[in-house]
Amino acid sequence: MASSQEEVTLLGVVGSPFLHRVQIALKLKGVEYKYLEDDLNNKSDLLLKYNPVYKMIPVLVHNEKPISESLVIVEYIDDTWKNNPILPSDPYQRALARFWAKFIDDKCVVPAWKSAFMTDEKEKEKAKEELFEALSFLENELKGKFFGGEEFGFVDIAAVLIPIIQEIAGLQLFTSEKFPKLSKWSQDFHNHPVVNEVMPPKDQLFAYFKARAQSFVAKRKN
Ligand SMILES: N[C@@H](CCC(=O)N[C@@H](CS)C(=O)NCC(=O)O)C(=O)O
Repeated sequence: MASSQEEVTLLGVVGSPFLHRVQIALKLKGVEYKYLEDDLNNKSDLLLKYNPVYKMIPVLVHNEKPISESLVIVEYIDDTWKNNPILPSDPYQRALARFWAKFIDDKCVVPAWKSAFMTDEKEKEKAKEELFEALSFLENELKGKFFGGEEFGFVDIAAVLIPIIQEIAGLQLFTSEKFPKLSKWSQDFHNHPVVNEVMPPKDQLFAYFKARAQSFVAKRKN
């Protein structure tokens, strides 16, 4: 738990999978924090001050020290609060967990986003193919209930985006024929008590993605 001398503030926008990664990690650790909702169409001075490089949420501010990039933040949380470890202790397993989390960011995020929101059918199909290829690798990686085995951990947290996109865009990514293990994982993920508590209701997720998609389309037109 965060001691009374610790000040933890989180800047985010509800519905962002990157924010929810951090919220899941904080909840797993039982860290109390102050949440500040930002507005991506009119970013707060605080966000611009604390993340001048990317100007993106989420940002965690711990005792006035800002940290950005969701996976970096999750690692920081794991290093700072030692209870309920998120990364494995074995160096090789830690490296693998980082590898797959990075793979999700590098190979799944953009194709998932495009599969869900591209209006051009050709581009959409291409993105879906890329996403399916990436998901096949993840399907092979699932050896137990969660990515790290029986314990919920770093790669599960990184992968939060996948069930969200499936749900919001109705992509039917995880038909049990195509990806039986990911399909089961997706259910176990949603049923995890911490995930269940942290994730916003579907209509809020939907509103967030709709707004992001509109702003994405508007930017493309400019
Ligand atoms: N790689 C970043 C991605 C974060 C990200 O994409 N944040 C979006 C919201 S979901 C954002 O703040 N976008 C601001 C903008 O596009 O101007 C992370 O993992 O934290």
